Amino acid sequence: MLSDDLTKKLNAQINSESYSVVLYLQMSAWCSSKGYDGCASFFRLQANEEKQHMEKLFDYMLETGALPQLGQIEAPPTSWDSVRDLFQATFEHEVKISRDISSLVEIAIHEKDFSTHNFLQWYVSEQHEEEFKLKSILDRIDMITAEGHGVYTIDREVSRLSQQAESSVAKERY
Ligand code: OFO
Repeated sequence: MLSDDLTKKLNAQINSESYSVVLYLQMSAWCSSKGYDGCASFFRLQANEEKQHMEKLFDYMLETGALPQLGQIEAPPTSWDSVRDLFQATFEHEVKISRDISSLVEIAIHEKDFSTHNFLQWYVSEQHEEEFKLKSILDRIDMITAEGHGVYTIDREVSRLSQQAESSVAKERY
């Protein structure tokens, strides 16, 4: 059974994951409006993944007998100065989510709630992968722009990474 504190914090995490869904969908829309189709697919896929993160928490709470409570979600920004700026904002958002997950883990340890601690390990690995993926994209953007190839090459590169991610998600499903 979840403590009141963990119930409150897991609910807050459900809301953070829901915010990630709308943030990434909005980012996808911005990319589409600029004609950056590869980046648009990347963010659409990210939004779908975030929905799964949200549902995983939702289901876990139900399994423990707690009531998931869906709160109000803040509206995300609607435009960014550049593709680099967009990915920097994404990276920073994921770093914040990693910190949130770490503080949930800390509470679970403090309360000796080993079931929740075990459940949260999936998010710990996921956040590690997210940060690594976004840092690699930022590094590639910096490399490409430094060499003057521009945003078209960035878009192609992100599209390729997005397709790789999609096929590994599909493999996990089957
Ligand atoms: Fe990408 O954040 Fe969910 O967990």
